[in-house]
Amino acid sequence: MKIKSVQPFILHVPVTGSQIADSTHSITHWGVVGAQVETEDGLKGYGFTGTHAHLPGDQLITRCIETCHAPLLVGEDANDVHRLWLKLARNPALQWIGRAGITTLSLAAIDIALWDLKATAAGVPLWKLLGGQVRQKVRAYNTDIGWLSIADDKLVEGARRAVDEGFTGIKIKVGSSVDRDLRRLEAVRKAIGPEVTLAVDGNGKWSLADCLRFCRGAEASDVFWFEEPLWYDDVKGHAQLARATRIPVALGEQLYTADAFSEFFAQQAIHWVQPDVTRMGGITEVLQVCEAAHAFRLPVAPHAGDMSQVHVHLSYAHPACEVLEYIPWIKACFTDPAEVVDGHFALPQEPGAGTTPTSDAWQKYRQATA
Ligand code: 0YR
Ligand code: MG
Repeated sequence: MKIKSVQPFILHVPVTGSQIADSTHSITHWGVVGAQVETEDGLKGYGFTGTHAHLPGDQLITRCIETCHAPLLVGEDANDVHRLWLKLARNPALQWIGRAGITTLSLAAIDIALWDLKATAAGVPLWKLLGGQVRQKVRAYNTDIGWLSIADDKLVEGARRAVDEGFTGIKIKVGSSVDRDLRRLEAVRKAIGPEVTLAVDGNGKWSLADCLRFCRGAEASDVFWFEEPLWYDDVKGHAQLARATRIPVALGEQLYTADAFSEFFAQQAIHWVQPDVTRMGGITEVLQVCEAAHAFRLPVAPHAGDMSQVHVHLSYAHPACEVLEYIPWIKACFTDPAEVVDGHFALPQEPGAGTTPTSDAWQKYRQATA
């Protein structure tokens, strides 16, 4: 499995309803910024990171893939995923200018492509390669009905619709004003009844004081978790909040390294662990986080299950993973998409990681990489 080439690519895919917003971002497209790794015998693996489709930024990632990572891979044996991960992640030249950020996002794309290649070559879906199926079903929760840009009445309507479609969990965005968000939370809880799990996601916007006020008002609504209440790296703040409220704290989609997670574990600042293979150094590094979380008896809820469908494979294979987010923007772009049936992600059947783009997506959404 000698690597012949590593080619970057960029797709910009529209989000549901042309525009969505959380507390910090308003976007029209999701960026699928990736790498195609091809071996000398013609096998191809695909991996990608996720962005907010800012083309100049995306092109920094493709440039990093092409000019920094790719030359270290050509001629190597694609089977040696862990060794190649170390070669790229601990590359002294690159480490000097970025132990996290664009270098990591680029590494994620390549690592996922290597795992995809390995599973494809073995003729098995990735979950099998990662150790086999440890659970019958992976529960999905729907975030796509809960954006801050959705008006109050439509929010309640969407929440009801998701429950009618079979979802047993939903998540709504918060982080606008505490009073407005509490009103929306109460209205949604009333509409969906007590059985459906209801999480909230602040996307790192609020201060500790805002979070404490919100939590006092929200406890009566039986909140499943409060995600990214505070700024992403604020270990001390999350630890304070975790001690002060009964609502579990969830975070991790913005963390780049296993070391960053370790700090939250050590300080008891996190209850739900949310790594993302497309932001950290790929599957290789997220597996480290899953193992560590498991050792701390903390459940893992990997970030989005279809914007990063590799998480479906991971969740079927790793005992720490419990639930998975559903945001369906890009799933139609892949030959083996993540599908939700009766509120659960279907067990992937095709060999690989489910990351091969369709020719249709290639034609419709492709952008220049330089
Ligand atoms: C939009 N999921 C998230 C989207 C989403 C973000 O900014 O990227 O809301 O990834 O927080 O849990
Ligand atoms: Mg989130």
